[in-house]
Amino acid sequence: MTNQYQTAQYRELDALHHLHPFSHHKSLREAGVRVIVRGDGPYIWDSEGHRILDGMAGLWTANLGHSRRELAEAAYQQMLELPFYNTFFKTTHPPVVALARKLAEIAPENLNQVFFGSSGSESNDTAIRLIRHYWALKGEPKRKIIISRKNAYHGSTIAAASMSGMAHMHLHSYPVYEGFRHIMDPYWYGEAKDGESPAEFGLRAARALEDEILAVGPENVAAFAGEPVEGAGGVKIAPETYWPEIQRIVDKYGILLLADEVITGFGRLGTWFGSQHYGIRPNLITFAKAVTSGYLPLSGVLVDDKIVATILAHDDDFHHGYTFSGHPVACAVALKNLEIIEREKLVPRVKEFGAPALAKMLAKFKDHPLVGEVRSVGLLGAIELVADKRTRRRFDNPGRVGLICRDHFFGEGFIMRAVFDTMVMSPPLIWTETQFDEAEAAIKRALDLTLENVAGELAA
Ligand code: PXG
Repeated sequence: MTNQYQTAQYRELDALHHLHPFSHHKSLREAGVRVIVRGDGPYIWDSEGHRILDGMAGLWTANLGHSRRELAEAAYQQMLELPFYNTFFKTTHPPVVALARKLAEIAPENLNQVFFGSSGSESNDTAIRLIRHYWALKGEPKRKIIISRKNAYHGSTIAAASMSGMAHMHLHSYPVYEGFRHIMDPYWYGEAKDGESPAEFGLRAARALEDEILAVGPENVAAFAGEPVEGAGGVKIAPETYWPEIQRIVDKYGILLLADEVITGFGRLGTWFGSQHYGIRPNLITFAKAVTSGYLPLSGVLVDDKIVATILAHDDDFHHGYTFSGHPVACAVALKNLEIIEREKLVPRVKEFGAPALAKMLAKFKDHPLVGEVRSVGLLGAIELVADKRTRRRFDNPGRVGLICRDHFFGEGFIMRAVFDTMVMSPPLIWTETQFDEAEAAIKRALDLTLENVAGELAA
């Protein structure tokens, strides 16, 4: 590939004109950005020619890996046929119909209708509005409160950020929207009491939902929202007891369950949706990212038949929609993406090969002096770095050691993301033994180099 500019020029122009998402802009400009110019399968390349193994699938997204020709061709053909038309005024088009049908086929059986958007944040905004609209139509307009969890990430629009449980985001958009409450997240390693087993802790964390429902009054609660596995919050995997108890509580109080599957959708846990892995019955599933493997932006909400029936039973509009709801090219790419995932049997492959391979690889690091816990489910994994393995004491200034480690990963030609001092990964579904071996070697070297940097801070 020929570059119009050299790396240094890209960096300079980027610093002059480009405001990056979720960044410390001052230090970003001082350090300079990495310029990524190409991707192929499990690898990406930077402008200086380094090949990098992409342990994050872009950003929890490129489930098929990079630069699949068939996806590009699907986009090209659709652009020639019908590049854009809206779905607002009594119109539809073939790709959106076919995709909605396909999604209904792979989703849990009560979810048969889809409302489309372009980002996960948008889909969560849509879900929030649908949930409140539903209860208003049912004659229970007081049911407005949506309970979610601390450290949840549901997006960056103000509504999705309000539903998210990230305190630093709430500070930026203060005051955040009313009507959201946040309970503890099911993070056994960080939150369990001395001697509390994962099973006991899972029940306690789930019962925080019942406590909150009772505290705010069950008649005011509309829904519970959660990611089947908390992703950006640090790949926090709930103990086995958690989701069944959440489902029991949701059923007991008759509130809606929103599963945010923006990360867990489309095979990541070895099922089409994470809800199917955990055996929960959501009334709404929000999805984005891997529905197209990230080749084009597309998102949506899968909606329970009972919600749709309520909407249909009333003489009322749902005043909501996006120009790009059901964009034809994005839908055509999504259809092709799902077709390839199915053809290559990648969803069962995660269960049979990817998940055990990841768990086995991570387990090799659990005795490393820096590592407090390794955990994984499906193709989501985490390595938690601590200053004291025995007491689980964290390093001072959370995030500092995570960044040191992330830089060493980069140096080793491997990408993992740092969530404070937890290193997380979400590889594409296509990894073979070769990529797991490469990742293992890179992690080993990067952890050892990080250890050299922080050895003086470790507990004796
Ligand atoms: N829900 C979940 C569970 C997500 O992970 C969103 C909603 C919002 O999606 P959009 O498409 O609006 O970004 C996400 C997005 C990170 C990181 O640093 C994670 C996300 C986005 C950006 C960065 O891990 N997840």
